[in-house]
Amino acid sequence: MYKLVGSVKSRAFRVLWLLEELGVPYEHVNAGPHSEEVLRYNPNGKVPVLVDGDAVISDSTAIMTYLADKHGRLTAKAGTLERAQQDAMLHQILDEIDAVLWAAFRRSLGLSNMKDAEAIREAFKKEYKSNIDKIMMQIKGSYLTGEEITIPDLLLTHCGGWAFVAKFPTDNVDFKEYLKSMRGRPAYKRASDLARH
Ligand SMILES: N[C@@H](CCC(=O)N[C@@H](CS)C(=O)NCC(=O)O)C(=O)O
Repeated sequence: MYKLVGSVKSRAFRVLWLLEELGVPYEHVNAGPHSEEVLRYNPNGKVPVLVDGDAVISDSTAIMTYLADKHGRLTAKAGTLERAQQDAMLHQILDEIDAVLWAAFRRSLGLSNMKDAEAIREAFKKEYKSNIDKIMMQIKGSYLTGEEITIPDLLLTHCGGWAFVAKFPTDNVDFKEYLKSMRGRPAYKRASDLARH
């Protein structure tokens, strides 16, 4: 059985949701970054971590890719053009959304102590907003890559929630509709319920 280590209010939520979509058995350890439990598996203290037998995999995107490939769901097959396009979208979200949120909220960067903190945060917000607009212009159907849900959808939806909580709103109507439909998925709701308890 898989063991997922990482607090639900972290990037571990992406993996939790994917495990629910896949319907495979797993154990979840709701441990925060740098906790004793996390450091046992990941010396740099970051979450999430997936334990599969004797193997430990870190990084939410690496874990999602591994699980989707292994179970042959929520992904195009490796080595196909569809997969290359899916991966391109995955990396675009990492570069243009996840990285912007990461930079805006990374405490160790000390942004809040900077003289121009407010202006810098506004610049990140503007960047986030414009990058969401670009992604929404590329959407190929009900989901990012067409009519089938793939892991970039889980990544983008999780980032959208993170941005909302962090008051990085977007007025993009298509994105709002997209998030509403993604959050309506039974697997998303099950993962959110776990996050609430
Ligand atoms: N790219 C990594 C980033 C992991 C990451 O930074 N996780 C945060 C929690 S969401 C963390 O553990 N932060 C503690 C730290 O940066 O030391 C992933 O997607 O898993």
